[in-house]
Amino acid sequence: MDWEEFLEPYKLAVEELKVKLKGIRRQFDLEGTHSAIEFVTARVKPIPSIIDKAKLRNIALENLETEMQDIAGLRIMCQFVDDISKIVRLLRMRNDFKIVEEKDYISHKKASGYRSYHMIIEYPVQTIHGERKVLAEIQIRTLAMNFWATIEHSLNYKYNGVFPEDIQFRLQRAAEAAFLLDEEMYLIREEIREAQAYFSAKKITKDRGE
Ligand code: 0O2
Ligand code: 0O2
Repeated sequence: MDWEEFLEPYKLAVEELKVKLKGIRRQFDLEGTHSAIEFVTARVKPIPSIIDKAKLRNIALENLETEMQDIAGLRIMCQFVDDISKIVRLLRMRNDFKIVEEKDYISHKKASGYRSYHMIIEYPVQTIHGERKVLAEIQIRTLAMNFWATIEHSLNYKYNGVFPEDIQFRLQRAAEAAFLLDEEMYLIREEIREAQAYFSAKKITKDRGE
């Protein structure tokens, strides 16, 4: 299998989508309204991870294109839980890709404690051989959800997915703590947004030398 050639459309998709999602953030900034996006990260799944996941899920390499949905992956981090639904609505309105599936792991958390909103999209890229549609996964989560998922992901590597009981217990508790943190921050979101708007307006005035 020629991985370079296979992954090229995914690289294009990730680069283009990252620019587009960062554009959303910039537009919020320009309007001076609270940005529903804190930051965006993106990656093409590394080849060893693709091979491992294909083995685990019994996906034949020739079916990767249709059966592995997250070779192209984008992640949108938000400050508050209600920013997530705002972003979901914005993404549903777009006409540069087709949403093929939505997975709400926020209302229905995973057994691990994982919370996030996933959107699987079909994104058209223009190649020298014509248009190619690739699947991409957009994960939308709060900073607290991201903190938990990042830590859990590294522990997963360490323990190869099988956690000792005490670690499993701590992770479940940490997931609940992250959930509570999101709830508390949500309750004082207007206060926080006001303070942030005040400081960003002050910064703009200072930058202009006024
Ligand atoms: P800005 O203006 O700080 O948002 P590239 O390496 O060229 O593919 P990039 O975007 O530099 O692209 O790398 P990556 O790793 O995809 O992007 C991560 C972006 O998210 C970077 O911002 C990081 O500073 C930002 N980031 C990562 N972790 C955090 C975090 O915990 N909090 C916050 N607020 N930001 C984070 P940019 O794009 O360099 O520019
Ligand atoms: P990576 O790049 O290492 O993050 P399914 O067949 O639907 O059960 P599938 O197709 O893998 O499973 O999709 P799912 O579970 O909706 O989303 C997969 C991605 O979501 C994972 O990618 C993770 O990024 C994230 N994710 C899902 N569950 C968890 C979890 O319990 N903990 C953490 N930290 N992340 C999770 P990969 O494949 O792990 O790749």
